Amino acid sequence: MADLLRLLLQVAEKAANVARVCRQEAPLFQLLVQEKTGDDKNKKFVQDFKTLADVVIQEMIRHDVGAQFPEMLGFIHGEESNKFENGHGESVTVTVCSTEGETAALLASVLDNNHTAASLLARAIHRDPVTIDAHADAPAVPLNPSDLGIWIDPIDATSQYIEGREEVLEEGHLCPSGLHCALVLIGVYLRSSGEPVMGVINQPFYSKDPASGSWSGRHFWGVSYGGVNACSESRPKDVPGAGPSAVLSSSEKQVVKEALAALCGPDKLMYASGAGFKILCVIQGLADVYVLSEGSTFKWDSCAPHALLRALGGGVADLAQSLQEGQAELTYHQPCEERRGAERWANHGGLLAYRDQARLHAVVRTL
Ligand code: 2IP
Ligand code: CA
Ligand code: CA
Repeated sequence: MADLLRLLLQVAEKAANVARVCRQEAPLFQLLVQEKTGDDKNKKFVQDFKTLADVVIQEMIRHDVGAQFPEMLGFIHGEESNKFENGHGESVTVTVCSTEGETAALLASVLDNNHTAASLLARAIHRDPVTIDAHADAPAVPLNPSDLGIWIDPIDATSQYIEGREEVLEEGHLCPSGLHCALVLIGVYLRSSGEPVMGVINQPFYSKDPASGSWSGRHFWGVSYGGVNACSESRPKDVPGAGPSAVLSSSEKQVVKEALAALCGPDKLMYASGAGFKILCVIQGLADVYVLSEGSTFKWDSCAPHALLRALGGGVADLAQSLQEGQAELTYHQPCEERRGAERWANHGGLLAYRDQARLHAVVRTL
């Protein structure tokens, strides 16, 4: 499965390029933003945004993965629907065409015939990134593409992506919000059991070159299957005797904030934006756990970073189930049939991301 990992790293870098191009061109970026309506509405935000960038990135990933692994085509899912409504109320199905020119023509019909914007996007979609590190030491795992499915979040933490606040990051320090929280998430799961087996995370806005003003990103990957675990990150060293630290959404319930403040101490309770970014903080050892008591995340938010945590010996548990019946990991293959739209794929029981079982048990006892 080294081929699949290499391809996902490549296509995630392409996605990051598209995300960067969209922000770089201010008039283009404004054109891209439109409001979400109907069933796909994320209940979390009063105003949520769906951007053409999201749709385009997701379709590009689907296109590229499907071209190399046709067995996977019907099993590549994502947050976005590829139906996009243009300024005239016409519905356009966004797809990646075989040539850059055709894709540009299709995008122009969504972009109110703004050919400059459409060409810029099409160029980013059809260009192969040069700077991708395709040398991931992927372990040999006996996975067959026809046994796998994929969850894509083309851009997680869209609100941070749109707001676009630039922060200078410090190594080993959790910076709670800003453009760096926006992540491209691609997770691979087993169709039979729903367990996450491979994940790629790309952080498109990691550092900005002060001279040129251009951004560069970084990426992370993990594989965990059949006792084989490999990850781009090494397991952070635990400080002996140190109490647990936790990261939460700022919109977390007051009772949960108070319970965790009592467990961790106020200094070790942190807040950050982005579901994917918070799990990445646990992967990197900037927090020991991420606790979410509400069903406001979806399969596409957790699948990729979950695979990395598993590769490091941790995981992402369903919080409600773990509190009621004992530890249960999130799975990715079955929808919640009673719900509609995006809610079918919500992590309804909330979640608890951890590197260490002991930390998970401490949180479960506290809550
Ligand atoms: C969102 C995004 C939000 C998060 C929410 C996700 O995904 O990651 O930041 O809320 O749960 O669904 P919070 O930051 O409070 O944890 P998207 O940006 O893709 O809609
Ligand atoms: Ca998301
Ligand atoms: Ca998203």
